[in-house]
Order: sequence, then structure tokens, then C-alpha cells
Amino acid sequence: MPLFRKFTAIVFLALLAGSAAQADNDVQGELTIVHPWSRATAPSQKAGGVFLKIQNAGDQPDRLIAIESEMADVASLHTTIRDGDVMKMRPVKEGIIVPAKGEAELAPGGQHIMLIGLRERLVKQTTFPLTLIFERAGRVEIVASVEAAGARAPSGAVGDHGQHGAAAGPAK
Ligand SMILES: [Cu+2]
Repeated sequence: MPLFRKFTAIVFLALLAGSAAQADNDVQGELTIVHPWSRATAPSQKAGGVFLKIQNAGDQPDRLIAIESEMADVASLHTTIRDGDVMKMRPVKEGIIVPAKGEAELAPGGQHIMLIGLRERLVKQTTFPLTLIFERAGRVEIVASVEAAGARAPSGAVGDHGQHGAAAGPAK
């Protein structure tokens, strides 16, 4: 690469690093995103959940307020509620609190990230990036792994978090 282009690239990277560092670095260091995962989708399936655990080592709570993903037209936060015998999903407008020195779990049957209008299939044993946006920590880039369709937990993890009800569909 010609020298001037290399120089431009380095300056650009330095600018990027600089903007990411503004106020976010210390807080970001307090958050740990544990095993983000999703499920393989069928070709006709236009929505998918993403699940993960957020641990906060800091002494102030934070709040997951938004999600960005190239994988779908819309990425939002959902919770699952029981309505009679049917589990339904609802958007979580207020975000998801991660308590100080605590954690928040996004799992099947509970709170989760919903990708609506999937632009491509989620294929088992692949990964895809997404961005979590926190009130204090700012933007946190993560990579989710795609598990089998119907998986109830990430591979290698223990525990049964219940099921995303078969009758559940994305809330409108
Ligand atoms: Cu959902």
C-alpha cells in the first residue's frame, strides 16, 4: 500500500479509537457479555431471538437500551409474558437493567433480543455481529454464535431456561 494511504488508514483508526474512548472505556470494562447465542432459522422464518448474560462488576447499575444488527430490519428488546395458556412477547420500552455488582440474563422464555425481518438465514455453527447499546457504557460490539434450531441453551452451557412458546410471535 502506498505510504500516504497507509498514513490515512492509521489516522482514521486513531480517530475511531479516540471517539470510542470518550467516557466509555472505564464503564465498558465493568460489563462482561457472556455467551451470546441464537438459533438456526428455517428459510421462511423472519424473526429470531438472541440470548446472553450481562455481568456488571461496577458499583453503578447500567441499562441495555437498544440493539443494532445488520442481520435484520429491526432489532429490539422483548420480554415474554404468559397470557392464559399462551406465551406472548412484548417489546421492553424501558430497557433492561443490569444491577450494580449483578447481572441480567436474556434467555428463552424470558427477556431477549428479537431480530425482526431477518435479512439472511441464521445457520448453525456460524456467528454474526451485533451491537448492544448501554445507557452508561455506550456501544458494545459482540459476536453471537448460532446453535441448533430449538436449542434451549448455548452449547457447552448447563441449565434449562424454559421455552420460547411455540405460539409466541413477534409483538407488533
Ligand atoms: Cu421476541
